[in-house]
Amino acid sequence: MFNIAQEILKGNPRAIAKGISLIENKHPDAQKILKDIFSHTGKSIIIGVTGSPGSGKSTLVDQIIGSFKKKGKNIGIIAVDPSSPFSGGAILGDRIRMMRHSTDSNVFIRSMATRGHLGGLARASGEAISILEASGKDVIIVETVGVGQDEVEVVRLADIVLVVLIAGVGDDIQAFKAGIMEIADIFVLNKADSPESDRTESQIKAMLDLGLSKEKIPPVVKTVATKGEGIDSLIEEIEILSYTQDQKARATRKRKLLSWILKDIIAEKIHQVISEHIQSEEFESFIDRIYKKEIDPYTLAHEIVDRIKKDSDI
Ligand SMILES: Nc1nc2c(ncn2[C@@H]2O[C@H](COP(=O)(O)OP(=O)(O)O)[C@@H](O)[C@H]2O)c(=O)[nH]1
Ligand SMILES: [Mg+2]
Repeated sequence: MFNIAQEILKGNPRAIAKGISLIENKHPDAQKILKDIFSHTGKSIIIGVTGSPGSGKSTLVDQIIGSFKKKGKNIGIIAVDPSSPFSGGAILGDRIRMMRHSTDSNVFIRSMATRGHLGGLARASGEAISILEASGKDVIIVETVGVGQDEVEVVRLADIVLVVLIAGVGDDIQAFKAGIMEIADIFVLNKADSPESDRTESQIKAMLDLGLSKEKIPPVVKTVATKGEGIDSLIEEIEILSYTQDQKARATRKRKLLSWILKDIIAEKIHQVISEHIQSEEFESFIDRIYKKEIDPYTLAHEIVDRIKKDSDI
């Protein structure tokens, strides 16, 4: 039989795709696969690329793929898109833009959509990253729109975060608000073919000097993604960072995320236990009792938890 975990470890793209689908669908098999591959994770460089829609992230990612490919690297890409009714086109656009690489066996590209509760996307993306790591990708790029909290969390999964801005910072106030600026390791000022880009560059640098960011002021790299200009400098900055990055800071970032993923898994398990113990009919009878004011929800919740604890040895 086709063993998905084993095939993922061999780098089989079909198995990688299958594994990520199981994660997206919260299929019970996903957990077993993740368990089996866990010891093979943690070796790749993860690059997060975020910024407003239309800032050129996908075009840039396409260029970054090209550069790493030339260096003989194996690459995985996850394009995370909020599942707004408008984003269907965006996902398709990303796929088309990066399509020239997608037939390449060293490049795996996958889109993932937002779903569920806050944090759900970060966990699903984190698990998808684990699969790509286990499959032997040297570099994993996660492209995400930097709009909501969920997307910010996703980008925290990365070792190196690129924040893509474009000339006319005004448009990017959103990014400031979402706290994206604080997590940038490198600022990419894309669309540098715009006459406004020099002014924007000075504005960004002035703002960074004002101490909006951490001790080490992140570099600002100007690019014209459509023409591949500035990509070499960008790759250079990425490589410098990946060698010199403060391992402690990196570990802190990862640990925070792991604790959060673990809590999410525990909460899910507890939910599972609860729904195994309380059928929906009984649940409705609880609601009846509260509705009739026979009992308050706090006392009842306490009683339910006590009963589940007794029944299930937890
Ligand atoms: N003039 C110019 N256009 C660009 C540049 N980079 C990307 N674009 C264009 O901007 C549009 C949005 O790019 P896309 O990569 O889809 O942005 P994303 O939404 O951030 O992924 C596309 O039409 C690109 O061709 C650039 O450096 N200069
Ligand atoms: Mg895009």
